[in-house]
Amino acid sequence: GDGSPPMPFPQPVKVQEIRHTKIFINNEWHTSLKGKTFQTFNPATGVKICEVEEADKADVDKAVKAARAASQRGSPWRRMDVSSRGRLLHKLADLMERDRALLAVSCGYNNTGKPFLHSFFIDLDGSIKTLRYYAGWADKIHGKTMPVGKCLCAWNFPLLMFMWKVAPALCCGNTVVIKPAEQTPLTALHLGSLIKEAGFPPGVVNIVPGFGPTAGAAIASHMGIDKVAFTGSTKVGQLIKEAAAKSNLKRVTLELGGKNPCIVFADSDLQLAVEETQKGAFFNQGQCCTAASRVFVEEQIYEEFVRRSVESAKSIVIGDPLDPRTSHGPQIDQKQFDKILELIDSGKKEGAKLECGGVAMDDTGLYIQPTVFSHVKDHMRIAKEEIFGPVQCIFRFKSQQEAIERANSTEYGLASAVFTRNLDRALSVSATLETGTVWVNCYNALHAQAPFGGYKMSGNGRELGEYALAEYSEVKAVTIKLTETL
Ligand code: TXE
Repeated sequence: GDGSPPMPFPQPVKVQEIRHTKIFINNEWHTSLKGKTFQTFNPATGVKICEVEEADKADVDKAVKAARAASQRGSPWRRMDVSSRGRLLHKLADLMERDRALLAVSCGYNNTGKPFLHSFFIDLDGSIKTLRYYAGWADKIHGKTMPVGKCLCAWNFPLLMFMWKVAPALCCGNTVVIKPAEQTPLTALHLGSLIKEAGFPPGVVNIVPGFGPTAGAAIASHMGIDKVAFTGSTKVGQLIKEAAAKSNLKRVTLELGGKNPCIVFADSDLQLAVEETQKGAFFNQGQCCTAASRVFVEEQIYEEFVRRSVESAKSIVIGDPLDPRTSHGPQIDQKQFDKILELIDSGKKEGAKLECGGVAMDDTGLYIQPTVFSHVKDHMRIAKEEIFGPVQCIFRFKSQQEAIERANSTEYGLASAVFTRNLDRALSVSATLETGTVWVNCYNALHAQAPFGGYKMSGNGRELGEYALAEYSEVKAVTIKLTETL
């Protein structure tokens, strides 16, 4: 080296005990009104971590009541001046920085099985940046009124999903009720304790761990909620919109699935394209709505692209998520694990060529080997269905027009990518792709400043950036007739 001491590597901290396992309402911890609890597991070992209080309809009612009261005229939250609101968001970001290693363990290993360093550098960094970004907006929004918001989150990024929804909602002066995914309640509950410590008034943020058909459905059809933000499957997104329509027509934003295409042209930087598309396919064990699940490669470079992708997939280090060398952990739960293996099987049966992986690791934990299929055809199930696992599908194309048409021929429209050294081509192809995000020569480049969301059945509305503010505020036109004109 150059003689300087090595950079200190963040180290996972040992979680002595899980302190926050209850329902968080009015800055206090509550037991479930029905007296029910549910278990939460570590997916890397299958070992039960603890029991969590389970919220149902009555607990949701209680949380909505608290959120409503906290946003009444004259309440501390309503009277708070906007720069103090921004300062509170910064304070919460400071506390997350203080507890960063602990949160990375509780968000990653303990509840999702994601590698510690991924949690530390990606989930925590993204969440803190989102908070600070919206802290900056708090005193720059003028003349709008304040609805009560409600969020339902997925399990693949428990911390990021929480912040993408809560930070803009609070920035606009809303109060919120959050139902984390049933697989990952602990991260949200830990944040509850930080929200209290940061000094948010009681009732501004309320957290109700529980299941979809009970607590989730109670939220979607609640008459006292003005807006729902949801991340999850397209099927449940449809249920939520239906419940919203049948109750109080609450506003709904949806961030749903994807079958995201990458188009790799022969004139691209081949090694860069191999690395980025593979990172896109395998990051977070493939459990990303943005997963690069369809890679279209121009025929001249097809064989070489597949060869290098397989080589790279085989070099991925699989193991204990707490080991800093690990870059690939277990899938979230048995249901997802079984669904992925079933889809891999369908790929083999339908005639795609299995280049590597394709099987589970062993019988402890829910690990699946990074899997690469070549010679994938558009009609196959692995080409059409969201796999949500570490499976890369590589297709061959001849012409630009054909690649664009095939990339767009899906019901989804979340993200896409183009790899080429020709800037003209990059821009014209980007303009024709029917997706809310297009990455050129990169992948998964998400920023708090840039809007994120889907076309078609990938969802409605946008999270992040200035666009998200519109989703959490109401526009009112007040017109004054002046009696004297000069
Ligand atoms: O999702 P669900 P699941 C996709 C991915 C995955 C598949 C199934 O393809 O394999 O969905 O995953 C709540 N009313 N994504 O079963 O069921 C539930 O409690 C209200 C893509 O985990 O959609 C949880 O909080 N809420 C995705 C959330 O919905 C309900 C992330 C997600 O669960 C509900 C996750 C109801 N009736 C899965 N039923 C992405 N876009 O990143 C369930 N929920």
